[in-house]
Amino acid sequence: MKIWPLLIVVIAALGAGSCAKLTLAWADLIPDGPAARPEVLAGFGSQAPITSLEAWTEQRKPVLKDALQANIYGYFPDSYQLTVLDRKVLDENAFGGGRLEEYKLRAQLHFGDETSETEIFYMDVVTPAGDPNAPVVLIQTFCPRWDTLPHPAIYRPEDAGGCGGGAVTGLMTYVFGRYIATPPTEVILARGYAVATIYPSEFAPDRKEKGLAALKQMSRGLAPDNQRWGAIAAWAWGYSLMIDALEQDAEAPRDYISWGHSRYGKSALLAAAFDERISGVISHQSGTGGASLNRQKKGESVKAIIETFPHWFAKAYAKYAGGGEDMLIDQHHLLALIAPRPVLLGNARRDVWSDPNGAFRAALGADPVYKLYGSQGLDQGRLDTWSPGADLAYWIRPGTHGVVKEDWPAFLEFLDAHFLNK
Ligand code: GTR
Repeated sequence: MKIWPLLIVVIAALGAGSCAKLTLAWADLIPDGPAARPEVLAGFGSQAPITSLEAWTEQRKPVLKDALQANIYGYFPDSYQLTVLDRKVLDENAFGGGRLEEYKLRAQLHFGDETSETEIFYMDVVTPAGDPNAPVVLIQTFCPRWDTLPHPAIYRPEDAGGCGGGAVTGLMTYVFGRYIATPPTEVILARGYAVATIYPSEFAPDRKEKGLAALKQMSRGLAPDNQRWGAIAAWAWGYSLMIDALEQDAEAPRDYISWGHSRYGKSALLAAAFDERISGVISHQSGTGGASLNRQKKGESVKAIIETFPHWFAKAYAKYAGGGEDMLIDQHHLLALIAPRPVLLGNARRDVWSDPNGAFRAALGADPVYKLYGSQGLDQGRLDTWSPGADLAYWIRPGTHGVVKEDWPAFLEFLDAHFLNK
């Protein structure tokens, strides 16, 4: 069962000297470090400084997307097609009044002249009764679909493990919070949002060897190994696949919000940077390779993340392992590519491993691009002055890494401010 190694690592880390120090430390609530506001509109490589919105969208965005793929995440496919193999209603009255549907999916990827395809995977969607065009919160977690949306009719392969049920869930929620495996779907539905979920490991397993093999297979045709994408990018692409499936019979334009915690917080941001159909992001405790700057890194180092999770990133990310102070691309560029769409960066004060201050400084760095679009952008000068209506919203609560009872109310405040009855 996949969750056990994670739990063992975390419990061991809590007891171990250096990590315990990190867990007991507090993130500074004032942006720290000389790179308090990294420059986003300055010259980039041979490119001149950006002085207009047109130059940002036409010239800078493509260069940044390429730099993110080349240096951090690896390359997305050149093109792809998603096929809905089957779709059925599982329950007309699920989760306190929603229609629950299940999609059976497969995607074909094209890299140059080469084609490969994913394993079959599934998506479960619950939509508020009478509102087929409700904004959709797209959720990926490290638990399978049947834990995210616990319902007996959801397809679950024989011998499939999961996070849900019994002692494992008890221990996991004790360590990582009430909503770590299962979001409050009844509440989300009642507030007017649909919830859709895939289990990204169904097509890009979150395991070193198995994951790397699947990613290499899917990246067929690219130069050996040095450009293959990592799992963070493959899972980011998963959000786009979810939209492709949902769009097939959409009656009207809908809002899609990519939601992810931790490793999927990284993917949720990357998905929005590359897919303009995503109207907003809730990225909770995304940390290294997510919202937190690579330069002047606190908490989890690039060296640590690539050693523990070699399948998450492009091989080139190793260039940051020694600090990467001379590298041009950084995570504020990732946030800036999402502008002017609303982003919530969730954090916790004792989750220093995820470097909340580095995420705030990345938001400061991306802010001028929001302003270029005429958006209000970041509306706070320090980490703890929560402003859910801002387009760059930064949330920090007490406590540690996880999805706890205060988090979803904050997420819903942000959603309501930006998407309800728009
Ligand atoms: C940690 C990893 C973090 C974060 C987290 C998670 O072990 O160091 O970057 O992604 O896993 O996804 O829970």
